[in-house]
Amino acid sequence: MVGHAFMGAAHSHAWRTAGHFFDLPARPVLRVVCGRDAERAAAAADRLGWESSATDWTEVVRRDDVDLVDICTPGDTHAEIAIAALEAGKHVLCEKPLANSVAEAEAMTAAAEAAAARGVRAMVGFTYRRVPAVAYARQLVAEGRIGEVRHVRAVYLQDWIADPEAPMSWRLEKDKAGSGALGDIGAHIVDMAQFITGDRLTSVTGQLRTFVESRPLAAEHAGLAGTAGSGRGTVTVDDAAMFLGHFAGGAMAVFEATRFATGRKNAIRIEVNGSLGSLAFDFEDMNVLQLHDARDPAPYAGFRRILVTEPEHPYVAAWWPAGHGLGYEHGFTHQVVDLVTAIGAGVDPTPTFADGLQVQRVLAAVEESSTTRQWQEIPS
Ligand code: SOE
Repeated sequence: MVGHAFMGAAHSHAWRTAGHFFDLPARPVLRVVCGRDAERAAAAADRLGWESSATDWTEVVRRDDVDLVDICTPGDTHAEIAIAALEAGKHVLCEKPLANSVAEAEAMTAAAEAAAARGVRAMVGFTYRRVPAVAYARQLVAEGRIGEVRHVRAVYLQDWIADPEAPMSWRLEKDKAGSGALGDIGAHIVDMAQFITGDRLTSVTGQLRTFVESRPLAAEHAGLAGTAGSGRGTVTVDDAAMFLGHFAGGAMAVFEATRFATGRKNAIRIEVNGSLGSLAFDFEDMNVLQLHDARDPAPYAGFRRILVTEPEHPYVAAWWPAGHGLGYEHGFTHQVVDLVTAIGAGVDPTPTFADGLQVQRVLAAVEESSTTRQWQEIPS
């Protein structure tokens, strides 16, 4: 694994846990974690359960005792590491968004497709697909439960930099992160909307806004929080993004991604309205999926609150008795399960790098439209 901050911790937990609850075709061994600073990487290895640590990822991705490389670094390094690892014959799991630009995502997709011909697999980490209620929503749409999809309404709301004195972090620098709320959390709702509907966005128009352009430099970081040090830095990404979209199948979509929704910590809300009913999901109540069946007689029609904690629901049977519920970390564990299962079966895991590239094109089109104020087509 390259990188060992917030995402590195979530991925490590998943690698440690997956084989204890699911039957996997291979047993993950946490061989080596890589970071720029030797002391911090060693401490991370110890804390997160890795056998060893290293500082040079170019050596790590070529090691004979490494079969898979998990990339948990900021976006500016994804392309370089993923392409080197794939060329060295290692399977790759890469955090979202796939890259910082469409050009990088295209190069990564080309490398993944060449590697797939040699039996080497690549997957991008859109982990919220693996929340049981989200996977179940997709299943219900695919079964035709809500009929023809007409509306998708998706928001991702956080507030961790709403305080103008919250310090800088790599997520606020375009060179490192590619974009702000748009790529960091907007990418998730684009993927979720396309995953749940089984459809593809074909055009978008949107706007981006940066509310706070100068912030204290950080002395230290822990997760998303940081303590302010001396000096100030410039925010070079968007704080918030809003956009409209059209789906190939005819549905209309509205998206909002912001880090300024005071009081909202990690609220991901998606509602899908179809000709026969609607589905609604809210990550703040992540074990629940709301389903409305438009065929129910009016006097008792309404949204029914389905607890997605039954053994019949996606992923749930491997965990606790019915009703006991799952959390944020389980999506990452399911991601490892799906990846290792696909590798064992000799098939491409999803979302593929090509799926990640398509999301990247949506992000680029939103960014472009915020300047041109025009609708932008998304090439397929
Ligand atoms: C920060 O906004 C962040 O950590 C994202 O980068 C993750 O993808 C999301 O799961 C939680 O929030």
